[in-house]
Amino acid sequence: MKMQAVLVILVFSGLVSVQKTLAAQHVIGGSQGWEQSVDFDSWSSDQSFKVGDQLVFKYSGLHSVVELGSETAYKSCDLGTPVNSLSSGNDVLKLSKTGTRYFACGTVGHCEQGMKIKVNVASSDSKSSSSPGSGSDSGSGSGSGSESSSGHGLRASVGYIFVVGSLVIGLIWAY
Ligand SMILES: [Cu+2]
Repeated sequence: MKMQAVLVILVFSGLVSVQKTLAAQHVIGGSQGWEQSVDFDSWSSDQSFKVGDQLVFKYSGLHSVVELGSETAYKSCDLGTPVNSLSSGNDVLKLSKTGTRYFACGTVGHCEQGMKIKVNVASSDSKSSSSPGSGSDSGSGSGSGSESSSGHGLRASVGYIFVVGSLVIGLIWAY
């Protein structure tokens, strides 16, 4: 009976690991959030954004989030024709498709001071690392945004292998 319990736990942990590889939540600016003091270029260079992931903007009332429609508007901090505006202070955005998205703070002067971020959304097939907390993937050349090969299937199958492996280990233990 005890072995069966172990087996169940192993299988569930395997399933959880599969889920984790499929979507990630990116808190913009990490622990500091959406604030002027953060170097967003540097922060985002360590991130790998994929379709299905979420962006979370956390900030005080001094700031807001304006989504810009073009690289030109982003570069020149032209907030005149925003695609979207957010101001709740805890805004969650789902990345529903591939491409580049541009965000800036709507407060006068903040964008010019560097409070803006460009997010390159790769297909969820991308094999680069997805979560800010996964140090194990770093150093493998990920994050360039250029990978378009089919890694999603690979990631998922790694998870399934883990599940099957757990089962096998559980069975070995049981007998
Ligand atoms: Cu601001």
